[in-house]
Amino acid sequence: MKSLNPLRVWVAALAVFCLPAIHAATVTVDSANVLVDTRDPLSLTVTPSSHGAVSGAGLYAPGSAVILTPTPSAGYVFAGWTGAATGTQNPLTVTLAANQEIGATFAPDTGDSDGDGLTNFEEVTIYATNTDLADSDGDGLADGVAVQMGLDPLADHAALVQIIQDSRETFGLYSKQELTDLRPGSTTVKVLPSAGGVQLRMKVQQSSDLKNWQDAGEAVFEQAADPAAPKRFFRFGVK
Ligand SMILES: [Ca+2]
Ligand SMILES: [Ca+2]
Repeated sequence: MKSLNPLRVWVAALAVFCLPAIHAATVTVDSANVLVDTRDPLSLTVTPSSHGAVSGAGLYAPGSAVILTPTPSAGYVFAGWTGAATGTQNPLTVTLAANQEIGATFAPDTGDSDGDGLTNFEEVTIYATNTDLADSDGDGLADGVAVQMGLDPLADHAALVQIIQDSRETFGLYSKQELTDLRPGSTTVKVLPSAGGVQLRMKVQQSSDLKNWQDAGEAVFEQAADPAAPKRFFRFGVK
């Protein structure tokens, strides 16, 4: 008969003493002096769910702390726990006192990571475009704009974009900067929220050769506008 190692028996006895009474009778020392937990394992079952998966299911010793981690499919986000768990904690730590069955739900990702006007869900499940690139195919037309125009966002519309850019007057297309910036590197028109109007600041320069310019003063023009008007356009001329 194999002799017991006194030190290991002492450690085993101490461990048994420290465990709750309900567990004490189920922890034994085997013939190799190894501490053995003879309690029946508990099952943590994860209910199959669509649009995602959850890791952590399996058999565990009673009292185990198990970490469940949900992983949504592309275009979806984790929405919450079901079954024996509630809430949206992620990851979720479950301490097993009995068999448990937990499920997870996943919902369409309504975020717009690249700001192109299409949700991540739409990009992945409908248009197959890049959720992190506003212009997935690099043709100059953002995915969301292409969809708004009834076009395939992955078809090459570079020629169409070029025609529009070359004919901006025809389409009335000017950038905000072009409308407010009348000289390189500075904004000359600004909105006056308190006055409900706009301020036009003009810096006058003079030259004798069209190459070298000197400051010739500054003129400021302020015009009140109807605060209730959603839009207000101004233009000025030189007499
Ligand atoms: Ca997007
Ligand atoms: Ca594009």
